[in-house]
Amino acid sequence: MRCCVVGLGYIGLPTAALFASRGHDVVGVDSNARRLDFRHCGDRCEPGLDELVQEGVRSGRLSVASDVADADAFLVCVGTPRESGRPDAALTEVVAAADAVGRRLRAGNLVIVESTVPPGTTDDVIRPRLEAASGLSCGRDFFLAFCPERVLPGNLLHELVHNCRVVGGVDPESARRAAALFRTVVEADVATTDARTAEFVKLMENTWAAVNIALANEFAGLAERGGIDVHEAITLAGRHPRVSLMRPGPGVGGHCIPVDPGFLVDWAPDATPLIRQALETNAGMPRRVADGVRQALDRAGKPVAGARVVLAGVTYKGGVDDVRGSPALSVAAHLQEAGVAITFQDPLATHFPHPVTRELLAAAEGADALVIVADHPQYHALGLQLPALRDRMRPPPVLIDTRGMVPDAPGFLLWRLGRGFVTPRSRH
Ligand code: SAJ
Repeated sequence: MRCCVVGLGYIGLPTAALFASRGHDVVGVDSNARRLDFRHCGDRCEPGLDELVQEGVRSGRLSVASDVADADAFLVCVGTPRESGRPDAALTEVVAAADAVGRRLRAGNLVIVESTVPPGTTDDVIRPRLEAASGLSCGRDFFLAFCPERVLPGNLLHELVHNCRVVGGVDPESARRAAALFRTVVEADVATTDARTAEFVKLMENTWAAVNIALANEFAGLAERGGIDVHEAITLAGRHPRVSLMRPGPGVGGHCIPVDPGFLVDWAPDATPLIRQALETNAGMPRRVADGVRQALDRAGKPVAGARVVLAGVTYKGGVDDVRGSPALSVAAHLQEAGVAITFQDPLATHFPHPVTRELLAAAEGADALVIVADHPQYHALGLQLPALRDRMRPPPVLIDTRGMVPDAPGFLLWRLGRGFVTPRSRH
């Protein structure tokens, strides 16, 4: 099938490459010229993506264009960056994409929307725009479905193929056609429903994560008060056959989990108190980390103003290079207000707005405190590096662990989120 993927971002590019690898003729479209140059896709640290894209180009099945091209199926994968208080602003790119696709629509075409949108958008906003721009009638002349992505950055290509998909048609024939297309690339169940339900399902998934991370963050505060290790407690609670808790952390970053629940809050402000509270709790985590750093510096007898603190891991989570919504930026802002000098360290980060030191040992030279923010796999062996870090840091060295990665740090003053100060006496 000839497919046109509109938006070559985190979802659009892998989707385009995957469809090409399964024998479809794919043209990728983006208004950002840099994204049309596939030499830059190696910048995105997504395992296997660069290879899949290059293979698509070599096979002649993957190409790019700056404008929407004729196709049998159009997949809209543009961003919907939500801004609080401006619910409509998020749809600017989706609406522009719908207009551009509408101008190319021919009888028999299929349009699939993958961008995350508030419930009702496909039916009430996208469908009328496609009809107006094309002069065609949805359900009779062309078909329209909302099919959310649910892939995890860092494991994206595997999940694109192996995750179950939800396909929501504006009518049953649209759902049937969209599901048939996905079945050519997905090796998992493809469930069909209506578009409104599929839009709601997508938002429920990320809202479930946001609320459960907020609960874990609240448990972390309680554990600190009680001198309990929250990570040990979470692991033990997880041995209940029906309990599966999320983990606390320095803040919820990325472009999905802190953002998508806000679509539900905007949609029904009077009916979402729990979701609002969860977003607030998560947004308060960088301040809690900064407070932990200040307390630890105090306890070490080091003045906060003028202290040098290394924030290790500036991406929004471990194992990715993406810095969007990075908790490290907010932690830094709180500490800088108190006069702290920050060094950012990260082995993977790209496009961070401040200089980043790659090597942990180099960043630690002369530092008063080291804060583990993102849980990069490179920090899993931190225990082995502790003596070398201690030698480089200004005594007494302070270590702040926001991810439960360092159970014990001899020679350091250790503060853990969800535990508090760890003294040799307090360990089992
Ligand atoms: N985090 C915690 N505690 C946890 C899990 C995550 O603090 O127990 C933090 C992470 O450190 C990170 C943020 O939450 O800052 C989000 O990370 P993530 O790995 O949970 O999720 P994303 O944003 O990379 O991808 C999510 C996924 N959604 C769910 O797991 C419900 C993914 O499947 C979606 O496709 C993606 O959002 C999306 O695009 O919507």
